[in-house]
Order: sequence, then C-alpha cells, then structure tokens
Amino acid sequence: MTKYNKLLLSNILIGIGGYFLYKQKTNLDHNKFTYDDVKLHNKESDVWVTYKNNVYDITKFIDNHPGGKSKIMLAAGTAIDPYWNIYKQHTNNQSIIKDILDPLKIGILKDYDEQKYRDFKDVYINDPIRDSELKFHSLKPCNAETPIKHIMNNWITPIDYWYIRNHNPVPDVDINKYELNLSYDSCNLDKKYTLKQLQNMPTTKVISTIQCGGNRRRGFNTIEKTSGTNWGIGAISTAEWEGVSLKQFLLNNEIDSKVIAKNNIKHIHFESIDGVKASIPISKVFDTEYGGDVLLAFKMNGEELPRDHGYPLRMIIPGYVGIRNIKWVNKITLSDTEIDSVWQTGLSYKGLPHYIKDVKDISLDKIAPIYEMPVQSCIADISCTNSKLKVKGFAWAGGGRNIIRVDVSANNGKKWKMAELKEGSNQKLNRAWAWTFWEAEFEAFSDEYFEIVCKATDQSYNVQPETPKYIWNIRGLNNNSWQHMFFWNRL
Ligand SMILES: Nc1nc2c(c(=O)[nH]1)N[C@H]1C(S)=C(S)[C@@H](COP(=O)(O)O)O[C@H]1N2
Ligand SMILES: [Mo]
Repeated sequence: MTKYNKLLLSNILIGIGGYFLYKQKTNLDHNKFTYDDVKLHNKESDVWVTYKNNVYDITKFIDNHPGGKSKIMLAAGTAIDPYWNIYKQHTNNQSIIKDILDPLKIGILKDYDEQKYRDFKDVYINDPIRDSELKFHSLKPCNAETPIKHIMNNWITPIDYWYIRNHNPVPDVDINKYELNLSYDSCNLDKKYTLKQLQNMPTTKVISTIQCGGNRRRGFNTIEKTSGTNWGIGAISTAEWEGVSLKQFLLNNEIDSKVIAKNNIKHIHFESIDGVKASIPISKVFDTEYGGDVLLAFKMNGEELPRDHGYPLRMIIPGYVGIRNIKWVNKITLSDTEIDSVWQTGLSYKGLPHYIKDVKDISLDKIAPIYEMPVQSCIADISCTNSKLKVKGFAWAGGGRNIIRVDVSANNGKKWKMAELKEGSNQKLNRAWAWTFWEAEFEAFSDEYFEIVCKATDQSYNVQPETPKYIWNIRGLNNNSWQHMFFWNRL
C-alpha cells in the first residue's frame, strides 16, 4: 500500500466512523433506555418522561408547563400517556409534540410495552376536562378560579368559567345506582330516592352566588402565611340553580316545625360520595320567609348539573359559605348536633382570632363554624379611554343581605365616590343571594399609575375592614378587607 493509499483509506474509515457518529446523534432511536432507567430521573432537577416509546428529558421545560410544574411532576420518571388521556388538550394538539417534546427527545425505550399503563389508575384520571382559561391552582384535586377577565361580562357565570373547588377526585356516578338517603333515627325515618323521583317533584329556581371561605386568601399571605389554596379574587361565581326545595322535601316526609321542636332537631347533615360532609342549622331550612330557597339542585344554568359541580345532586344553601353547599350529596340526616367533620367541627372552616398563630393554643369548640360570610367587594375590570377611567366590580354579602352601597377611590382613598349599582341591585330584601355588579367612572388622571380601592356596605350597615391585619387568621378565611388594584396609565 502506498502512502497515498493509506491516507485515502484512513480518510474513508474516519468518514464512515463520522457518519455513524453523526447518525447516532441525529437518529436518537439508537439511544435505548429501559423503564427502570427512566424511573431514576424523577427529581425537579432532572426529569425524564416517556410518551409512547420515546424518552424525553423535560427538566428545562417543567417551569413553563401551562398546567403548572406540580402537575407535570406527577409524571416524572414515568409515562405521560395516561395523563394525556385525561388532559386531551395535549394529544389534540400535535404541535405540542413537534415543537415542545421533539427537541427534548433523548432516545427510545428498549422495553416499550404498549399495555404497561393500560390498567394504570390515577385516581384523578376520570376528572372532567376543564376550560383552559380557568386560573388553576392545582389539578389533583382541582382548584381553579373564574378567569377575572370574564367575571364582569356575565352576571350569571357561564358553567365553563365557574370556579372549581374540589377536595378529592370527582365522583363518577352511575345514575342507575345513585340514591339519596334521608334518615332520622328517632322517627324511624330511612328513605331512599332516585334522581328520577326527585326530578318528578315540583322544582324551584334560585339564583345564588357561591364564594369559597378562602377567597382572597392571597391578601392574607402577604401579612403572614396561612394554610390552603392561594386564592385571588376568583373563588366566587353565580348560577341559576334548579331543584327540589329541601323544606318541601322534608315536609313531604312528615318532618315539619312541630316534629322538629318535639324531637329537638337542631341541625341537618349532608354527606357526599367523595366523603366531604357538613351541616347547617335546621332553622335556615324552615325560615318562613326564605327557607324554601335551600335546594337539592340537579340543574345549573338550565343544564344538567356538571360533574365538577356535583352531578347528580348538590345542596344549594344560599347566603352560606361554599363548603356548606355540599356536592355529590347522597345522605341527609337530621340531628340535635352539628356533624362531626373537619369541615364542620374541625379547623377547616373556623375563623380563628388574628393573634392565634398555632391551633394548639385554642380549643376549636370555642370557635363557631362559618356559615354566612361578611360583606365583600372586588374590582374586576379597569379600562381607560382618553378622558375616562372606568372601574367595574362585584359585591356580595352572606345571609342574603343586600348591597346598599359601594364606595370607590381612584387615588388610594384620598377621594371617594359612590359606584352605580347594576345587575343584582334589585334582589328581594334579605334574599340577595347573588352578587351585585357595580361601576364607577373617574376623570382620567395624568398620573402614571392609580391605586384603586373599593369597599361595600350591606343592608345591615356592615362594612369591610380597611386592612387585613386584624382579620388575618391561620386558615386564611373571610378576607374581606378593602381591595386595592394598581393600574398603570399607558396613555
Ligand atoms: N362533596 C363535596 N362538596 C363540596 C366540596 C367538595 O370538595 N366535596 N367543596 C366545597 C367547597 S370548599 C366549595 S367552595 C364549593 C365549591 O363549589 P364549586 O366547585 O361548584 O365552585 O363546594 C363545596 N362542596
Ligand atoms: Mo371552599
């Protein structure tokens, strides 16, 4: 072999080797991993997932996941396929695979088994598909706010934009097996009703706002950390509910005011398929004026109750905090005491004093559970034209108390004006179950930014406290301090 030939041969060999190296790099299918290899990469600093037979290193992507980092971390070190089966927005959108996943591909699975996750049961796998515009705080369980930009467009919140507050996976109810049980031991009452039977009874419609006890918790967390979902102003929505009046239902079962007095019945318990339970005083149901508005509801905004909101049946307790409006209810019991549960006698919905920093320092039975919530108002929309600044918002008070006034300031409380009360301002006296919308207009300022503040007054002349400081509580409930919103003037 001549020197020249040797050089040629080595060049050819280098070329061939280079070609294979190049193939190796571009055709990642040569990088083979096992499920066990993938499993090791399950920390936030190093996250691998598989989709079909592909392996991806998504470490750099997790912070940008639209569904939140915590959500995508559930699939860390395993397959995302079963999750994508629930969250169809992924598989319906091929560009997610092409634009996001493909560049993160590092290889393929050696031991790929199409059937491996067939029976994989994430308990949340049957949760309904939700509107992506909701402001999600968590998905397992689902906690999501009504998107603020849609609040003022709809006095009755469209179902897709309704806030969702679940403690557990959404029950998947087989309606042929569903029964509502009504019981009261002392009267030997033990009856069962199917949904059909309830639907065949005369129905009542009630427009009621539901607000979570933790709405605006975020405003407390800036003072000192509380526990629970970090809600902004959107854990509140309004619907027209339809169903059987609980009072009528009880009367049909021979439970009337006389029976109640004679048997010392003080409370009514609601239990549900997902295990959440709460109770309300029976007097709420038998009030001569408004008791009939407490509903066993099976319709929401004219439609069948959606699964997220309690299908097939939920309690509507107008004027009471969210938690008493038990969803997926399947057991109603009369009693002389409150129900024993974390949501009733426990810490979850008890408003502790601001100076209690540790629950061990107080006996919970000294603290009343929350039923009616204090007067509330929030700014939900600000717009600015050349000469006018327009501020819109909502106000609501527990117990059906009407909103009689909303005061708004566009310069952090130096000057105030009365807002014009809009939809909801004509509700029946002491039966204002739904929120009241309001609007206020100001001359546009030349200032660079404004600090807008609002506060409402209810029928009983209850007012909102200026600061959250002395209403702060460790569970972060009932924040109804003045709401402040900054607005940058981009004129
Ligand atoms: N069975 C059951 N009922 C429930 C809940 C729940 O998790 N399970 N959440 C409660 C809470 S805390 C609130 S604020 C409201 C929320 O109702 P929504 O999800 O229809 O907005 O339902 C209440 N009823
Ligand atoms: Mo709630």
